[in-house]
Amino acid sequence: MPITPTSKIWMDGELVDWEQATVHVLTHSLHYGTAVFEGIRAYPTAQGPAVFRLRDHVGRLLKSAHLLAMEVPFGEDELVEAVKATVAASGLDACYIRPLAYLGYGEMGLNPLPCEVRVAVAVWPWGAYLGEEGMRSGIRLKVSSWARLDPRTLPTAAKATGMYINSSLAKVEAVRAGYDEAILCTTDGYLAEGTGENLFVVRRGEIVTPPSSAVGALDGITADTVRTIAGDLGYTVREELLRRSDLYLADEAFLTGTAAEVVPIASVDDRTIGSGEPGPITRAIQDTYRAVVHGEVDRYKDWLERVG
Ligand code: PPE
Repeated sequence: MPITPTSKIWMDGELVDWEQATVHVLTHSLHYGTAVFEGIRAYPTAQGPAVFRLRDHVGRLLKSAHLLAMEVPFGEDELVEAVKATVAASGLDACYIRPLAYLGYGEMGLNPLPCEVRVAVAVWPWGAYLGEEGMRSGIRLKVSSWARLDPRTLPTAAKATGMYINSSLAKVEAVRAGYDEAILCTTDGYLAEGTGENLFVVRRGEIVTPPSSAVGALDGITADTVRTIAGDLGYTVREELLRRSDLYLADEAFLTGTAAEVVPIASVDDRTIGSGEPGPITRAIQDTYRAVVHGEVDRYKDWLERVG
């Protein structure tokens, strides 16, 4: 789906016109994948548009930069304001927000340290990432032949652009084979995560998710939200290493991510999960998540940062 332009993009401290938000072709990060980014969503609430867990996302952006030895020339508060200003300028009440910190034009070569760090924030409307039908009925997953990045090869806790080659390869393989999404395993064969989502399985009424640092998965903010919501709904959530058969044999399974939100898994490698219909625990979490991000649940209102 092509990006729908909005009016302004925040670049290095100012809002510039969408068409003017360009970089030189010799921009360092374009050559070596040395950029870090975030994916955030704003939702309409009764009090107007609000950004979900904005400070947590900005905090993770700065942590990702730290892992790559990048010094971002803006602090957390400035970046929070930058996001709010960009969302406000768009006039949208629901949008996806993409902050990006990258190494600019001026230096080349593998030593990134002399490079200038630049920051941009763009927003655009982005509907159901894995499709409306996937949200309703569940998606078809394929276990990828590509292993998830090994935490000894790259700092997998960083949300860094270059690392997404791994996700893209898995996505291409899955889509070409007729599936909606891929799930990647570690080089030791433990389930890690989707190409842009964390994984949860439900077994005998318990919710289980792989420990992100052990399997090289991103420490998802949506996953954290889901763990909190699930606990408050009275479910037990455990972290445990899982094998492929644990997924095939799950009663329910779902993916979580900012872009994807909470998405039921209907089948994996053509094996139906549970009844094939989204299960009751998945539905309860999906429905609660939707209510929470729209500011409809009082106890989680602090997660929403109003714009303007
Ligand atoms: N794992 C990966 C690899 C990942 O990229 C994401 C987010 C997650 C897990 C879930 O993290 P969180 O959003 O904090 O719950 N993926 C982002 C990028 C998607 C894209 O296509 O680009 C996102 O959801 O915004």
